[in-house]
Amino acid sequence: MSKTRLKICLVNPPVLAVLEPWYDEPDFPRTALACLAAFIKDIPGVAILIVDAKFEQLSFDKCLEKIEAFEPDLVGFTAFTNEIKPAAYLAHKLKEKHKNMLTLIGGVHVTAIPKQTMQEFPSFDMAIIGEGESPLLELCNSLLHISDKTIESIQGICLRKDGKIIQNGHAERILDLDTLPMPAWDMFKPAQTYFVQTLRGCPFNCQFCMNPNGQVARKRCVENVILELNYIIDTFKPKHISFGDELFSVDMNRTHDLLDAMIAHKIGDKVTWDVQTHVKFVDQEMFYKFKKAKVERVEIGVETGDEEIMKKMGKGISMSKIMDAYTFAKNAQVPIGTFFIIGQPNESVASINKTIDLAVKLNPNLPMFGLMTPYPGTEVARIAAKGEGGYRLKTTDWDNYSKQLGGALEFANLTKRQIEFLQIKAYTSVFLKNGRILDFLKLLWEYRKGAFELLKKFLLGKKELQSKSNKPKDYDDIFIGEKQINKQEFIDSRLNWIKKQKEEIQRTRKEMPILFKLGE
Ligand code: B12
Ligand code: SF4
Repeated sequence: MSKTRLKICLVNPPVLAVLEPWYDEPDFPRTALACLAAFIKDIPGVAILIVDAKFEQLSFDKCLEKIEAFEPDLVGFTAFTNEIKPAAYLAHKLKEKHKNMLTLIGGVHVTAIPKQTMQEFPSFDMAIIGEGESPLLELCNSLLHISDKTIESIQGICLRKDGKIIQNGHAERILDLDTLPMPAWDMFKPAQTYFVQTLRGCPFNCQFCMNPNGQVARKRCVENVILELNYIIDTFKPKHISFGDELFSVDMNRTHDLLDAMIAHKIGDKVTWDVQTHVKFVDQEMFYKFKKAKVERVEIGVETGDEEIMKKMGKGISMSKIMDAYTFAKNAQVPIGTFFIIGQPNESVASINKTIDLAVKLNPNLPMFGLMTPYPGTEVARIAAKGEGGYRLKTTDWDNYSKQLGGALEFANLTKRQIEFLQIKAYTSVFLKNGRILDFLKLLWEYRKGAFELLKKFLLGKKELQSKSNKPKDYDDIFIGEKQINKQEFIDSRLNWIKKQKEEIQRTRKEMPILFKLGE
Protein backbone atom coordinates (compact mmCIF):
# COMPACT_ATOMS: atom_id res chain seq x y z
CA MET A 1 0.00 0.00 0.00
CA SER A 2 1.48 3.34 -1.01
CA LYS A 3 -0.26 6.47 0.19
CA THR A 4 0.12 10.19 0.67
CA ARG A 5 -2.43 10.23 3.50
CA LEU A 6 -2.81 7.60 6.17
CA LYS A 7 -5.85 7.33 8.43
CA ILE A 8 -5.11 5.43 11.62
CA CYS A 9 -7.65 4.34 14.18
CA LEU A 10 -6.31 3.30 17.62
CA VAL A 11 -8.71 1.12 19.57
CA ASN A 12 -9.19 -0.05 23.15
CA PRO A 13 -11.77 -2.83 22.68
CA PRO A 14 -15.09 -2.98 24.60
CA VAL A 15 -15.57 -5.21 27.64
CA LEU A 16 -17.50 -8.45 27.45
CA ALA A 17 -19.21 -7.86 30.77
CA VAL A 18 -19.29 -5.23 33.43
CA LEU A 19 -18.12 -7.00 36.57
CA GLU A 20 -16.03 -4.33 38.23
CA PRO A 21 -17.19 -0.88 37.14
CA TRP A 22 -13.82 0.70 37.98
CA TYR A 23 -12.06 -1.52 35.42
CA ASP A 24 -14.90 -2.22 33.04
CA GLU A 25 -16.58 1.19 32.90
CA PRO A 26 -13.45 3.27 33.45
CA ASP A 27 -13.69 7.01 33.86
CA PHE A 28 -10.15 7.22 32.45
CA PRO A 29 -8.64 6.89 28.97
CA ARG A 30 -6.09 4.24 28.02
CA THR A 31 -2.53 5.52 28.53
CA ALA A 32 -0.96 3.34 25.80
CA LEU A 33 -3.16 4.89 23.11
CA ALA A 34 -2.42 8.42 24.34
CA CYS A 35 1.33 7.71 24.17
CA LEU A 36 1.22 6.11 20.74
CA ALA A 37 -0.96 8.84 19.21
CA ALA A 38 1.32 11.56 20.58
CA PHE A 39 4.34 9.93 18.97
CA ILE A 40 2.91 9.76 15.44
CA LYS A 41 0.51 12.68 15.27
CA ASP A 42 2.94 15.10 13.65
CA ILE A 43 3.89 12.85 10.75
CA PRO A 44 2.78 14.73 7.63
CA GLY A 45 -0.27 13.03 6.09
CA VAL A 46 -1.29 11.08 9.20
CA ALA A 47 -4.81 11.48 10.61
CA ILE A 48 -5.66 9.70 13.88
CA LEU A 49 -8.89 8.73 15.58
CA ILE A 50 -8.83 7.08 19.02
CA VAL A 51 -11.78 4.83 19.85
CA ASP A 52 -11.47 4.00 23.54
CA ALA A 53 -14.51 1.75 23.75
CA LYS A 54 -14.11 1.10 27.48
CA PHE A 55 -13.81 4.75 28.37
CA GLU A 56 -16.66 5.67 26.01
CA GLN A 57 -18.65 2.61 27.15
CA LEU A 58 -19.34 1.49 23.61
CA SER A 59 -20.91 -1.83 22.68
CA PHE A 60 -19.12 -3.93 20.04
CA ASP A 61 -21.57 -2.69 17.38
CA LYS A 62 -21.16 0.96 18.28
CA CYS A 63 -17.40 0.55 18.41
CA LEU A 64 -17.36 -0.98 14.91
CA GLU A 65 -19.64 1.78 13.62
CA LYS A 66 -17.30 4.43 14.94
CA ILE A 67 -14.22 2.82 13.43
CA GLU A 68 -15.90 2.28 10.06
CA ALA A 69 -17.23 5.83 9.86
CA PHE A 70 -13.63 7.10 10.01
CA GLU A 71 -12.69 4.85 7.05
CA PRO A 72 -9.21 4.09 8.38
CA ASP A 73 -6.38 2.51 6.39
CA LEU A 74 -4.89 0.99 9.53
CA VAL A 75 -6.60 -0.07 12.78
CA GLY A 76 -4.32 -0.63 15.77
CA PHE A 77 -5.71 -2.46 18.79
CA THR A 78 -4.27 -2.52 22.28
CA ALA A 79 -4.86 -5.57 24.47
CA PHE A 80 -3.96 -7.09 27.81
CA THR A 81 -4.53 -10.87 27.83
CA ASN A 82 -8.17 -10.61 28.90
CA GLU A 83 -8.79 -8.18 26.01
CA ILE A 84 -7.21 -10.08 23.15
CA LYS A 85 -10.33 -11.94 22.01
CA PRO A 86 -12.49 -8.80 21.99
CA ALA A 87 -9.76 -7.12 19.87
CA ALA A 88 -9.61 -10.12 17.52
CA TYR A 89 -13.40 -10.12 17.21
CA LEU A 90 -13.38 -6.48 16.08
CA ALA A 91 -10.51 -7.14 13.65
CA HIS A 92 -12.42 -10.10 12.20
CA LYS A 93 -15.59 -8.07 11.69
CA LEU A 94 -13.64 -5.25 10.02
CA LYS A 95 -11.70 -7.59 7.71
CA GLU A 96 -14.94 -9.33 6.69
CA LYS A 97 -16.21 -6.07 5.22
CA HIS A 98 -13.05 -4.18 4.34
CA LYS A 99 -10.45 -6.54 2.91
CA ASN A 100 -7.83 -3.80 2.43
CA MET A 101 -8.06 -2.35 5.92
CA LEU A 102 -4.85 -3.25 7.76
CA THR A 103 -5.19 -4.54 11.31
CA LEU A 104 -2.45 -4.28 13.88
CA ILE A 105 -2.22 -5.60 17.43
CA GLY A 106 0.03 -4.34 20.24
CA GLY A 107 0.28 -4.56 24.02
CA VAL A 108 1.45 -7.01 26.68
CA HIS A 109 -0.35 -10.14 25.48
CA VAL A 110 1.07 -10.19 21.98
CA THR A 111 4.45 -9.12 23.36
CA ALA A 112 4.54 -12.31 25.47
CA ILE A 113 3.39 -14.65 22.71
CA PRO A 114 3.77 -12.95 19.32
CA LYS A 115 3.67 -15.81 16.85
CA GLN A 116 1.04 -17.75 18.79
CA THR A 117 -1.22 -14.70 18.88
CA MET A 118 -0.89 -14.26 15.12
CA GLN A 119 -1.59 -17.98 14.64
CA GLU A 120 -4.59 -17.99 16.94
CA PHE A 121 -6.13 -14.83 15.49
CA PRO A 122 -5.75 -14.68 11.69
CA SER A 123 -7.70 -11.41 11.61
CA PHE A 124 -4.59 -9.50 12.75
CA ASP A 125 -2.38 -8.63 9.78
CA MET A 126 0.50 -7.39 11.89
CA ALA A 127 1.71 -7.07 15.44
CA ILE A 128 4.14 -4.77 17.20
CA ILE A 129 6.12 -6.49 19.92
CA GLY A 130 7.14 -4.41 22.94
CA GLU A 131 7.09 -0.64 23.24
CA GLY A 132 5.12 0.59 20.28
CA GLU A 133 6.19 4.19 19.73
CA SER A 134 9.20 3.78 17.43
CA PRO A 135 7.96 0.77 15.39
CA LEU A 136 4.57 2.46 14.85
CA LEU A 137 6.29 5.62 13.64
CA GLU A 138 8.44 3.57 11.28
CA LEU A 139 5.39 1.69 10.05
CA CYS A 140 3.60 4.96 9.24
CA ASN A 141 6.68 6.32 7.49
CA SER A 142 6.97 3.15 5.49
CA LEU A 143 3.29 3.11 4.48
CA LEU A 144 3.53 6.76 3.49
CA HIS A 145 6.82 6.18 1.69
CA ILE A 146 8.49 8.82 3.83
CA SER A 147 11.21 6.25 4.39
CA ASP A 148 12.48 3.49 2.10
CA LYS A 149 12.49 0.97 4.92
CA THR A 150 10.38 -2.10 4.20
CA ILE A 151 7.79 -3.04 6.79
CA GLU A 152 9.41 -6.37 7.54
CA SER A 153 12.71 -4.68 8.37
CA ILE A 154 11.13 -2.69 11.22
CA GLN A 155 12.47 -3.96 14.53
CA GLY A 156 9.63 -5.31 16.66
CA ILE A 157 7.25 -6.07 13.79
CA CYS A 158 5.53 -9.42 13.26
CA LEU A 159 3.59 -10.00 10.03
CA ARG A 160 2.26 -12.54 7.57
CA LYS A 161 4.19 -13.17 4.36
CA ASP A 162 3.60 -15.93 1.82
CA GLY A 163 1.46 -17.84 4.31
CA LYS A 164 4.10 -17.64 7.02
CA ILE A 165 4.38 -15.55 10.15
CA ILE A 166 7.65 -13.68 10.36
CA GLN A 167 8.87 -11.74 13.34
CA ASN A 168 11.66 -9.18 13.37
CA GLY A 169 12.76 -9.36 16.99
CA HIS A 170 11.42 -7.08 19.64
CA ALA A 171 11.24 -3.29 19.79
CA GLU A 172 14.08 -1.77 21.79
CA ARG A 173 12.90 0.00 24.91
CA ILE A 174 13.17 3.79 24.93
CA LEU A 175 15.81 4.55 27.55
CA ASP A 176 15.33 8.30 27.92
CA LEU A 177 11.63 8.79 28.61
CA ASP A 178 12.05 12.56 28.58
CA THR A 179 12.41 12.32 24.80
CA LEU A 180 8.77 11.20 24.56
CA PRO A 181 6.09 13.81 23.83
CA MET A 182 3.27 14.52 26.28
CA PRO A 183 0.57 11.80 25.88
CA ALA A 184 -2.16 13.02 23.51
CA TRP A 185 -4.82 13.37 26.20
CA ASP A 186 -6.59 15.95 24.05
CA MET A 187 -7.60 13.20 21.60
CA PHE A 188 -10.06 11.80 24.17
CA LYS A 189 -13.12 13.48 25.65
CA PRO A 190 -12.26 15.07 29.04
CA ALA A 191 -12.07 12.47 31.82
CA GLN A 192 -12.61 12.36 35.57
CA THR A 193 -9.40 10.38 36.06
CA TYR A 194 -6.04 10.19 34.24
CA PHE A 195 -3.33 7.57 34.57
CA VAL A 196 0.07 9.28 34.50
CA GLN A 197 3.17 7.21 33.88
CA THR A 198 6.24 8.78 35.51
CA LEU A 199 8.45 5.76 34.80
CA ARG A 200 8.49 2.38 33.04
CA GLY A 201 10.00 -0.78 34.55
CA CYS A 202 10.62 -2.43 37.89
CA PRO A 203 13.77 -4.18 39.20
CA PHE A 204 11.93 -7.25 40.51
CA ASN A 205 10.94 -10.50 38.94
CA CYS A 206 7.74 -11.72 40.59
CA GLN A 207 6.72 -15.18 39.52
CA PHE A 208 3.23 -14.05 38.57
CA CYS A 209 4.28 -10.94 36.62
CA MET A 210 5.86 -10.59 33.21
CA ASN A 211 7.28 -7.17 34.12
CA PRO A 212 6.61 -5.99 30.57
CA ASN A 213 8.65 -2.81 30.85
CA GLY A 214 11.75 -4.62 32.04
CA GLN A 215 13.91 -4.77 35.11
CA VAL A 216 15.53 -1.38 34.65
CA ALA A 217 13.29 1.47 35.72
CA ARG A 218 13.41 4.32 33.22
CA LYS A 219 12.31 7.56 34.81
CA ARG A 220 11.01 10.88 33.56
CA CYS A 221 12.51 13.91 35.25
CA VAL A 222 10.51 15.67 37.95
CA GLU A 223 9.95 18.82 35.84
CA ASN A 224 8.50 16.78 32.99
CA VAL A 225 6.08 14.96 35.32
CA ILE A 226 4.95 18.21 36.94
CA LEU A 227 4.41 19.70 33.47
CA GLU A 228 2.06 16.83 32.59
CA LEU A 229 0.21 17.00 35.92
CA ASN A 230 -0.36 20.75 35.57
CA TYR A 231 -1.38 20.39 31.93
CA ILE A 232 -3.96 17.71 32.76
CA ILE A 233 -5.30 19.60 35.78
CA ASP A 234 -5.53 22.98 34.02
CA THR A 235 -6.95 21.65 30.76
CA PHE A 236 -9.37 18.91 31.79
CA LYS A 237 -10.11 19.69 35.45
CA PRO A 238 -10.22 16.02 36.49
CA LYS A 239 -11.06 14.76 39.98
CA HIS A 240 -8.34 12.18 40.26
CA ILE A 241 -4.88 11.24 39.02
CA SER A 242 -3.58 7.71 39.38
CA PHE A 243 0.09 7.06 38.81
CA GLY A 244 0.34 4.03 36.51
CA ASP A 245 3.94 3.29 37.55
CA GLU A 246 4.69 -0.28 38.57
CA LEU A 247 6.82 1.04 41.43
CA PHE A 248 6.41 4.77 41.98
CA SER A 249 9.20 5.25 44.54
CA VAL A 250 11.84 2.96 42.98
CA ASP A 251 14.32 5.86 42.98
CA MET A 252 13.87 7.21 46.49
CA ASN A 253 15.80 10.47 45.97
CA ARG A 254 13.74 11.30 42.91
CA THR A 255 10.56 10.41 44.79
CA HIS A 256 11.42 12.84 47.57
CA ASP A 257 12.03 15.53 44.92
CA LEU A 258 8.82 14.69 43.08
CA LEU A 259 6.77 14.80 46.28
CA ASP A 260 8.38 18.15 47.20
CA ALA A 261 7.45 19.49 43.77
CA MET A 262 3.88 18.16 44.06
CA ILE A 263 3.57 19.88 47.43
CA ALA A 264 4.97 23.15 46.01
CA HIS A 265 2.54 22.98 43.05
CA LYS A 266 -0.37 22.17 45.40
CA ILE A 267 -1.33 19.16 43.22
CA GLY A 268 -3.13 17.53 46.16
CA ASP A 269 -5.38 20.59 46.57
CA LYS A 270 -6.58 20.30 42.99
CA VAL A 271 -7.05 16.52 42.56
CA THR A 272 -7.04 13.38 44.65
CA TRP A 273 -4.22 11.02 43.66
CA ASP A 274 -2.80 7.58 44.38
CA VAL A 275 0.28 5.46 43.69
CA GLN A 276 1.52 1.88 43.81
CA THR A 277 4.85 1.12 45.39
CA HIS A 278 6.99 -1.44 47.20
CA VAL A 279 7.88 -1.87 50.89
CA LYS A 280 11.60 -1.83 50.09
CA PHE A 281 11.53 1.65 48.61
CA VAL A 282 9.84 3.74 51.31
CA ASP A 283 10.95 5.47 54.50
CA GLN A 284 9.27 7.39 57.28
CA GLU A 285 10.06 10.79 55.81
CA MET A 286 8.59 9.76 52.47
CA PHE A 287 5.31 8.81 54.15
CA TYR A 288 5.19 12.21 55.89
CA LYS A 289 5.67 13.77 52.47
CA PHE A 290 2.94 11.56 50.99
CA LYS A 291 0.66 12.91 53.69
CA LYS A 292 1.69 16.52 53.10
CA ALA A 293 1.16 16.04 49.36
CA LYS A 294 -2.36 14.78 50.26
CA VAL A 295 -2.13 11.33 48.70
CA GLU A 296 -5.46 9.54 48.78
CA ARG A 297 -3.94 6.08 49.06
CA VAL A 298 -0.59 4.32 48.69
CA GLU A 299 -1.02 0.81 47.29
CA ILE A 300 1.41 -1.98 48.10
CA GLY A 301 1.72 -5.58 46.87
CA VAL A 302 2.22 -7.94 49.83
CA GLU A 303 0.79 -10.93 47.93
CA THR A 304 1.18 -13.61 50.64
CA GLY A 305 1.47 -14.10 54.39
CA ASP A 306 3.45 -17.31 54.08
CA GLU A 307 7.15 -16.54 54.55
CA GLU A 308 8.35 -19.57 52.57
CA ILE A 309 6.27 -18.52 49.57
CA MET A 310 7.35 -14.91 50.09
CA LYS A 311 11.03 -15.87 49.83
CA LYS A 312 10.53 -17.64 46.51
CA MET A 313 8.19 -15.06 45.00
CA GLY A 314 10.84 -12.83 43.37
CA LYS A 315 9.44 -9.65 44.86
CA GLY A 316 12.32 -8.95 47.25
CA ILE A 317 10.06 -8.37 50.26
CA SER A 318 10.30 -9.65 53.83
CA MET A 319 7.99 -9.64 56.82
CA SER A 320 10.13 -7.04 58.62
CA LYS A 321 10.10 -4.67 55.60
CA ILE A 322 6.31 -5.06 55.37
CA MET A 323 5.89 -4.25 59.05
CA ASP A 324 8.20 -1.21 58.76
CA ALA A 325 6.29 0.17 55.79
CA TYR A 326 2.92 -0.23 57.52
CA THR A 327 4.31 1.46 60.64
CA PHE A 328 5.54 4.41 58.53
CA ALA A 329 2.10 4.66 56.92
CA LYS A 330 0.31 4.45 60.26
CA ASN A 331 2.56 7.08 61.87
CA ALA A 332 1.90 9.43 58.97
CA GLN A 333 -1.80 8.47 58.77
CA VAL A 334 -1.56 7.61 55.10
CA PRO A 335 -4.33 5.27 53.85
CA ILE A 336 -3.01 2.02 52.41
CA GLY A 337 -4.34 -0.36 49.78
CA THR A 338 -2.86 -3.86 49.74
CA PHE A 339 -2.83 -6.56 47.07
CA PHE A 340 -2.79 -10.24 47.95
CA ILE A 341 -2.87 -13.20 45.57
CA ILE A 342 -4.55 -16.47 46.40
CA GLY A 343 -3.17 -19.46 44.50
CA GLN A 344 0.59 -18.99 44.85
CA PRO A 345 2.79 -21.95 43.76
CA ASN A 346 2.20 -24.92 46.09
CA GLU A 347 -0.42 -22.94 47.96
CA SER A 348 -2.48 -24.79 50.58
CA VAL A 349 -5.37 -23.93 52.88
CA ALA A 350 -2.81 -23.39 55.65
CA SER A 351 -0.74 -20.92 53.61
CA ILE A 352 -3.83 -19.00 52.51
CA ASN A 353 -4.90 -18.76 56.13
CA LYS A 354 -1.49 -17.22 56.89
CA THR A 355 -2.20 -14.63 54.18
CA ILE A 356 -5.59 -13.89 55.69
CA ASP A 357 -4.04 -13.59 59.18
CA LEU A 358 -1.45 -11.14 57.87
CA ALA A 359 -4.12 -9.13 56.06
CA VAL A 360 -6.16 -8.91 59.27
CA LYS A 361 -3.07 -7.79 61.17
CA LEU A 362 -2.06 -5.15 58.60
CA ASN A 363 -5.69 -4.08 58.31
CA PRO A 364 -5.22 -2.02 55.13
CA ASN A 365 -7.86 0.57 54.30
CA LEU A 366 -8.46 -1.25 51.03
CA PRO A 367 -7.53 -4.96 50.89
CA MET A 368 -7.64 -6.65 47.48
CA PHE A 369 -7.51 -10.44 47.12
CA GLY A 370 -6.97 -11.57 43.54
CA LEU A 371 -6.79 -15.13 42.22
CA MET A 372 -3.60 -16.33 40.58
CA THR A 373 -3.78 -16.06 36.81
CA PRO A 374 -1.05 -17.60 34.61
CA TYR A 375 -0.43 -14.69 32.25
CA PRO A 376 1.78 -15.70 29.30
CA GLY A 377 5.45 -14.84 29.79
CA THR A 378 5.33 -15.33 33.57
CA GLU A 379 7.04 -18.00 35.65
CA VAL A 380 3.65 -19.07 36.98
CA ALA A 381 2.50 -19.74 33.40
CA ARG A 382 5.62 -21.81 32.76
CA ILE A 383 5.25 -24.00 35.83
CA ALA A 384 1.49 -24.30 35.35
CA ALA A 385 2.01 -25.53 31.79
CA LYS A 386 4.52 -28.08 33.12
CA GLY A 387 2.01 -29.19 35.75
CA GLU A 388 4.32 -28.08 38.57
CA GLY A 389 3.71 -25.88 41.61
CA GLY A 390 0.50 -27.76 42.36
CA TYR A 391 -1.07 -26.22 39.23
CA ARG A 392 -3.07 -27.61 36.38
CA LEU A 393 -3.57 -25.27 33.45
CA LYS A 394 -7.29 -25.46 32.85
CA THR A 395 -7.85 -23.24 29.87
CA THR A 396 -6.23 -20.92 27.38
CA ASP A 397 -9.53 -19.20 26.69
CA TRP A 398 -8.16 -15.73 27.36
CA ASP A 399 -11.62 -14.43 28.30
CA ASN A 400 -11.18 -16.28 31.59
CA TYR A 401 -7.89 -14.59 32.47
CA SER A 402 -9.19 -12.28 35.19
CA LYS A 403 -7.54 -11.88 38.57
CA GLN A 404 -10.80 -11.22 40.35
CA LEU A 405 -12.76 -14.22 39.19
CA GLY A 406 -9.95 -16.60 38.28
CA GLY A 407 -10.85 -19.59 36.15
CA ALA A 408 -7.61 -20.38 34.33
CA LEU A 409 -5.98 -22.66 36.92
CA GLU A 410 -6.76 -25.70 39.03
CA PHE A 411 -4.80 -26.46 42.19
CA ALA A 412 -3.64 -29.83 43.52
CA ASN A 413 -3.98 -28.87 47.18
CA LEU A 414 -7.15 -26.85 46.90
CA THR A 415 -10.57 -27.33 45.39
CA LYS A 416 -12.26 -24.55 43.47
CA ARG A 417 -14.86 -24.20 46.20
CA GLN A 418 -12.17 -23.92 48.88
CA ILE A 419 -10.51 -21.10 46.95
CA GLU A 420 -13.76 -19.24 46.43
CA PHE A 421 -14.64 -19.71 50.09
CA LEU A 422 -11.21 -18.47 51.19
CA GLN A 423 -11.46 -15.41 48.93
CA ILE A 424 -14.78 -14.50 50.55
CA LYS A 425 -13.37 -15.32 54.00
CA ALA A 426 -10.37 -13.06 53.34
CA TYR A 427 -12.50 -9.99 52.65
CA THR A 428 -14.90 -10.59 55.51
CA SER A 429 -12.08 -11.35 58.00
CA VAL A 430 -10.17 -8.10 57.37
CA PHE A 431 -13.26 -5.95 57.87
CA LEU A 432 -15.21 -7.85 60.49
CA LYS A 433 -12.28 -8.89 62.73
CA ASN A 434 -11.19 -5.25 62.76
CA GLY A 435 -14.73 -4.05 63.51
CA ARG A 436 -15.02 -2.16 60.19
CA ILE A 437 -18.61 -3.02 59.30
CA LEU A 438 -19.39 0.28 57.58
CA ASP A 439 -16.24 0.05 55.45
CA PHE A 440 -17.24 -3.48 54.48
CA LEU A 441 -20.72 -2.42 53.40
CA LYS A 442 -19.23 0.47 51.44
CA LEU A 443 -16.83 -1.85 49.60
CA LEU A 444 -19.61 -4.34 48.88
CA TRP A 445 -21.70 -1.55 47.39
CA GLU A 446 -18.83 -0.17 45.32
CA TYR A 447 -17.92 -3.57 43.93
CA ARG A 448 -21.44 -4.97 44.01
CA LYS A 449 -21.32 -6.54 40.54
CA GLY A 450 -18.01 -8.29 41.18
CA ALA A 451 -19.08 -9.29 44.70
CA PHE A 452 -22.36 -10.68 43.37
CA GLU A 453 -20.54 -12.64 40.68
CA LEU A 454 -18.15 -14.05 43.30
CA LEU A 455 -21.01 -15.11 45.54
CA LYS A 456 -22.98 -16.55 42.61
CA LYS A 457 -19.94 -18.57 41.53
CA PHE A 458 -19.56 -19.90 45.06
CA LEU A 459 -23.22 -20.65 45.75
CA LEU A 460 -24.09 -22.07 42.34
CA GLY A 461 -20.70 -23.65 41.68
CA LYS A 462 -20.56 -22.04 38.20
CA LYS A 463 -17.62 -23.31 36.19
CA GLU A 464 -16.74 -20.30 34.08
CA LEU A 465 -17.36 -16.63 33.95
CA GLN A 466 -21.03 -16.53 32.94
CA SER A 467 -22.23 -12.99 32.89
CA LYS A 468 -21.18 -11.68 29.49
CA SER A 469 -23.79 -9.07 28.88
CA ASN A 470 -22.00 -7.22 26.07
CA LYS A 471 -21.00 -10.36 24.22
CA PRO A 472 -22.13 -10.27 20.57
CA LYS A 473 -24.22 -13.24 19.40
CA ASP A 474 -21.62 -14.42 16.86
CA TYR A 475 -18.69 -13.89 19.23
CA ASP A 476 -17.94 -17.53 20.02
CA ASP A 477 -18.53 -18.65 16.42
CA ILE A 478 -15.65 -16.69 14.99
CA PHE A 479 -13.16 -18.43 17.27
CA ILE A 480 -14.26 -21.98 16.42
CA GLY A 481 -11.36 -23.94 14.96
CA GLU A 482 -8.74 -21.32 15.80
CA LYS A 483 -5.39 -22.79 16.74
CA GLN A 484 -4.89 -22.31 20.48
CA ILE A 485 -1.52 -22.09 22.16
CA ASN A 486 -0.09 -25.43 23.31
CA LYS A 487 1.65 -26.15 26.59
CA GLN A 488 5.16 -26.15 25.15
CA GLU A 489 4.57 -22.72 23.62
CA PHE A 490 3.40 -21.51 27.02
CA ILE A 491 6.64 -22.79 28.55
CA ASP A 492 8.73 -21.25 25.75
CA SER A 493 7.01 -17.89 26.20
CA ARG A 494 8.67 -17.61 29.60
CA LEU A 495 12.09 -18.73 28.41
CA ASN A 496 12.02 -16.31 25.47
CA TRP A 497 10.95 -13.51 27.73
CA ILE A 498 13.79 -14.12 30.21
CA LYS A 499 16.23 -13.99 27.29
CA LYS A 500 14.73 -10.73 26.08
CA GLN A 501 14.88 -9.17 29.56
CA LYS A 502 18.57 -10.10 29.85
CA GLU A 503 19.39 -8.61 26.44
CA GLU A 504 17.72 -5.34 27.35
CA ILE A 505 19.59 -5.18 30.67
CA GLN A 506 22.88 -5.61 28.82
CA ARG A 507 22.00 -2.97 26.24
CA THR A 508 20.97 -0.51 28.95
CA ARG A 509 24.19 -1.15 30.86
CA LYS A 510 26.11 -0.12 27.75
CA GLU A 511 23.94 2.77 26.58
CA MET A 512 22.63 4.36 29.77
CA PRO A 513 24.33 2.94 32.88
CA ILE A 514 23.01 5.81 34.99
CA LEU A 515 19.62 4.05 35.00
CA PHE A 516 21.06 1.44 37.36
CA LYS A 517 21.61 4.08 40.05
CA LEU A 518 18.47 4.06 42.12
CA GLY A 519 19.34 6.44 44.93
CA GLU A 520 17.98 4.04 47.59
C1 B12 B 1 -1.80 1.09 34.79
C2 B12 B 1 -2.20 -0.36 34.59
C3 B12 B 1 -3.55 -0.65 34.55
C4 B12 B 1 -4.59 0.41 34.54
C5 B12 B 1 -4.76 0.93 33.08
C6 B12 B 1 -5.00 2.39 33.10
C7 B12 B 1 -4.87 3.08 31.78
N1 B12 B 1 -5.47 4.19 31.68
O1 B12 B 1 -4.23 2.63 30.88
C8 B12 B 1 -5.82 -0.35 35.08
C9 B12 B 1 -5.86 -0.18 36.56
C10 B12 B 1 -7.16 0.01 34.50
C11 B12 B 1 -5.44 -1.78 34.77
C12 B12 B 1 -6.35 -2.80 34.72
C13 B12 B 1 -6.02 -4.13 34.57
N2 B12 B 1 -4.79 -4.62 34.48
CO1 B12 B 1 -3.21 -3.51 34.40
N3 B12 B 1 -1.57 -2.61 34.40
C14 B12 B 1 -1.25 -1.37 34.46
C15 B12 B 1 0.28 -1.20 34.42
C16 B12 B 1 0.80 -0.97 35.84
C17 B12 B 1 0.79 -0.12 33.47
C18 B12 B 1 0.16 -0.15 32.09
C19 B12 B 1 0.42 1.12 31.34
O2 B12 B 1 -0.44 1.97 31.19
N4 B12 B 1 1.63 1.30 30.86
C20 B12 B 1 2.02 2.46 30.10
C21 B12 B 1 1.77 2.24 28.62
C22 B12 B 1 2.37 3.39 27.84
O3 B12 B 1 2.43 1.04 28.28
P1 B12 B 1 1.65 -0.23 27.68
O4 B12 B 1 0.25 -0.24 28.08
O5 B12 B 1 2.44 -1.45 27.91
O6 B12 B 1 1.73 0.10 26.12
C23 B12 B 1 2.94 0.08 25.39
C24 B12 B 1 3.18 -1.24 24.65
O7 B12 B 1 2.58 -2.35 25.27
C25 B12 B 1 2.71 -1.00 23.27
N5 B12 B 1 1.31 -1.09 22.94
C26 B12 B 1 0.23 -1.20 23.73
N6 B12 B 1 -0.89 -1.19 23.00
C27 B12 B 1 -0.54 -1.06 21.73
C28 B12 B 1 -1.31 -0.97 20.58
C29 B12 B 1 -0.66 -0.80 19.36
C30 B12 B 1 -1.48 -0.69 18.12
C31 B12 B 1 0.74 -0.74 19.29
C32 B12 B 1 1.43 -0.56 18.00
C33 B12 B 1 1.51 -0.86 20.45
C34 B12 B 1 0.86 -0.99 21.66
O8 B12 B 1 3.10 0.35 23.09
C35 B12 B 1 2.79 1.08 24.28
C36 B12 B 1 3.67 2.27 24.40
O9 B12 B 1 5.02 1.90 24.53
C37 B12 B 1 0.69 -2.60 33.87
C38 B12 B 1 2.06 -3.06 34.26
C39 B12 B 1 3.04 -2.69 33.20
N7 B12 B 1 4.23 -2.54 33.60
O10 B12 B 1 2.72 -2.54 32.03
C40 B12 B 1 -0.43 -3.50 34.38
C41 B12 B 1 -0.82 -4.71 33.54
C42 B12 B 1 -0.82 -4.33 32.09
N8 B12 B 1 -2.18 -4.99 33.96
C43 B12 B 1 -2.44 -6.23 34.04
C44 B12 B 1 -3.70 -6.78 34.36
C45 B12 B 1 -3.77 -8.27 34.54
C46 B12 B 1 -4.81 -5.97 34.50
C47 B12 B 1 -6.24 -6.46 34.75
C48 B12 B 1 -6.66 -7.56 33.79
C49 B12 B 1 -6.37 -6.86 36.21
C50 B12 B 1 -7.64 -7.65 36.55
N9 B12 B 1 -8.63 -7.01 37.02
O11 B12 B 1 -7.68 -8.83 36.39
C51 B12 B 1 -7.05 -5.19 34.51
C52 B12 B 1 -7.76 -5.19 33.15
C53 B12 B 1 -8.96 -4.32 33.14
C54 B12 B 1 -9.78 -4.48 31.91
N10 B12 B 1 -11.04 -4.19 31.98
O12 B12 B 1 -9.34 -4.93 30.90
C55 B12 B 1 -1.25 -7.08 33.67
C56 B12 B 1 -1.41 -7.63 32.27
C57 B12 B 1 -0.98 -9.05 32.14
C58 B12 B 1 -1.52 -9.59 30.89
N11 B12 B 1 -0.77 -10.42 30.22
O13 B12 B 1 -2.61 -9.29 30.49
C59 B12 B 1 -0.08 -6.07 33.84
C60 B12 B 1 1.11 -6.32 32.94
C61 B12 B 1 0.32 -6.10 35.33
C62 B12 B 1 1.03 -7.35 35.76
N12 B12 B 1 2.12 -7.18 36.42
O14 B12 B 1 0.65 -8.47 35.56
N13 B12 B 1 -4.12 -1.89 34.59
S1 SF4 C 1 7.09 -5.75 41.91
FE1 SF4 C 1 6.68 -7.70 40.94
S2 SF4 C 1 4.51 -7.53 40.37
FE2 SF4 C 1 5.20 -5.46 40.72
S3 SF4 C 1 5.82 -4.78 38.65
FE3 SF4 C 1 7.65 -5.55 39.74
S4 SF4 C 1 7.87 -7.66 39.03
FE4 SF4 C 1 5.76 -7.01 38.56
